[in-house]
Amino acid sequence: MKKDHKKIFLKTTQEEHIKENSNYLRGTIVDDLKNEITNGFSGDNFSLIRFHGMYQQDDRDLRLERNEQKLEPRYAMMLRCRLPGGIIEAKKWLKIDHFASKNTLYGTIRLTNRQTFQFHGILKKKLKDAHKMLHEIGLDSLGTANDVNRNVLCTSNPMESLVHQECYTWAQKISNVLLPQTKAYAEIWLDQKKIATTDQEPILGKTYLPRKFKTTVVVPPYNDVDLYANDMNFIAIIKNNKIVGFNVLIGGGLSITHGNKNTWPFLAVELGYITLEHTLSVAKSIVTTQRDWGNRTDRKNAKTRYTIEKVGLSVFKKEVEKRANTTFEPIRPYYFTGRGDRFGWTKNINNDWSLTIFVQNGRIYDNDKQLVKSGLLKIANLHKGNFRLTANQNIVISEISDENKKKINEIAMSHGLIKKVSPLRENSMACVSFPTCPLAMAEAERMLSFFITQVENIMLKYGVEKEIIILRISGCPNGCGRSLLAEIGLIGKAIGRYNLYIGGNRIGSRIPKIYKENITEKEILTHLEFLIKIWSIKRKKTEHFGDFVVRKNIVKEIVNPIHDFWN
Ligand code: SRM
Ligand code: SF4
Repeated sequence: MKKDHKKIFLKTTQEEHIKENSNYLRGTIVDDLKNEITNGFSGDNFSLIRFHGMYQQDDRDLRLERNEQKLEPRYAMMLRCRLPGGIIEAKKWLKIDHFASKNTLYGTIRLTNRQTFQFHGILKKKLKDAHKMLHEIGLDSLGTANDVNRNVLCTSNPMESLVHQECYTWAQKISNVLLPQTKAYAEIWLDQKKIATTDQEPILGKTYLPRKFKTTVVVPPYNDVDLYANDMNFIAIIKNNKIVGFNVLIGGGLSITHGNKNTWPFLAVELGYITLEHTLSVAKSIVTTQRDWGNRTDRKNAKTRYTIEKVGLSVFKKEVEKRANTTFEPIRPYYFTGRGDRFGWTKNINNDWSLTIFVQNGRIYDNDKQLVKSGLLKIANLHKGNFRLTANQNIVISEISDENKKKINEIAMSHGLIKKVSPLRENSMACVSFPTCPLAMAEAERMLSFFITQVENIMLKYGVEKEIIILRISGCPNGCGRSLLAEIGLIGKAIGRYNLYIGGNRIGSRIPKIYKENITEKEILTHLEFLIKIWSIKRKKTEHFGDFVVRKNIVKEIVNPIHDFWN
């Protein structure tokens, strides 16, 4: 062990006290719900509702105006559903759509890049209705935020092979086994009676995890879940069309703080291979090791990657082996070919169909070009299969029968859901940012479409418009848009200003390096024009943009992010 970590755990953070004193996440949320004077939650409850899948936000476009009028900020909640693997029966979508239309300030649904959906703008008095609606359709939002294992990702399009189906089942099992056990959620939001037995959290513990924790189950060669950004990853190893075990990778994460060199992005590293029967015990052991060894004195250094750096990978691994009562075998060979979704119609192994629809920014709403919301609603009305949300903020309509294919195609066409867009746009991503995200420093979702159009024009000018470049925007260095795994990544610094990172690779296993700091959109476009021009002229045949800028030494390759990211 590199350092005696026990000595470091002296003064725990405020968040730790909140968890400790919360009576297993209850706090006084019930009292706040009765308080009609404010639309917000008070004290510890502001943080505790996150464990139940909600964030208190206010509309930042209205902040100044309301402040001037001496009004409370326009408080409303964002609610994030739990949907391991991203699969939801189409008929359930009807209720989700209805709730968004009738009970939220914005009337939209937002697909996230972790295979689920969010409602923005639910007033406090409507929150119980939201949870009851979810419960009616067999869903919940427990543990989709704060210091727990978050929504578990699984490679999309599981109907392509039986292996995908198996992986989806594993994603659900892992999600269930790591879920908070407290009955607080059911008591507060579903009015279920308090049971006399005392709560217990055998895996997460009374103070839950030191920080958020993210998990994926992956079917190579598709890395559509961006596994390297996650704390714990299970890569399926397949023999004779069946999963025989998983390669386990741990410690990924992308967020940084501008200028704080004690924070760095990190790619998940290999622990070893396990056979199937050890999956759940290894998952639990990784989580409990991070629970016990993670930093509870500084939330900026509390994620698994910092724990591994502190104690050393081999020590972490030994501890997991001890707790899981197994030994990791050497990693089995695996490789990845890409991260994007496969748009349009595909035929599945059991002869039914899937239609993957591109949803710009994952925002489900109608505008004058596309009627995504009403189109999906019409499809949900007649479709007997599922909707599958992808980790690229898109949607797959799956298990479509031959009989329904024509009807669904007609709806999709007439609502603009099947539209030819550039490969650049298809692979682009932005986080939510303004107006709802309290941490936003610059626009992301609202500027992506226009920005992509400008880059499309540049690519057209230099004859590379048919190429893919993975371009992503995040409104702040938390990096929710996974900009630090993009070939071109923008990270917000201030309104209208961004850091420009370049040099990630296509499969998402290289972190890009800063190229220019704190520049305007106009300046970014000037730099991109220069870079895209020389790439179009000097690239090797089929050389990707990210690989080119690294080979040409335009930016230094990041090999070890801990050292190379800031230097
Ligand atoms: Fe995120 C916080 C939105 C994926 C790193 N993220 C937030 C909050 C909740 C702001 C807040 O704390 O008040 C944002 C809400 C905005 C809004 O109005 O909806 C927010 N994050 C999102 C989503 C919706 C972005 C999207 O456009 O899809 C994604 C929801 C995923 C989900 O369904 O669970 C989302 N966030 C990510 C990712 C990407 C990923 O997980 O693949 C990351 C980077 C990977 C990582 O974790 O390192 C990410 N979000 C963060 C962080 C930095 C965490 C850290 O380790 O320091 C924060 C801030 C925090 O936790 O303190 C954050
Ligand atoms: Fe908000 Fe920052 Fe995440 Fe964007 S990256 S959603 S601005 S926290």
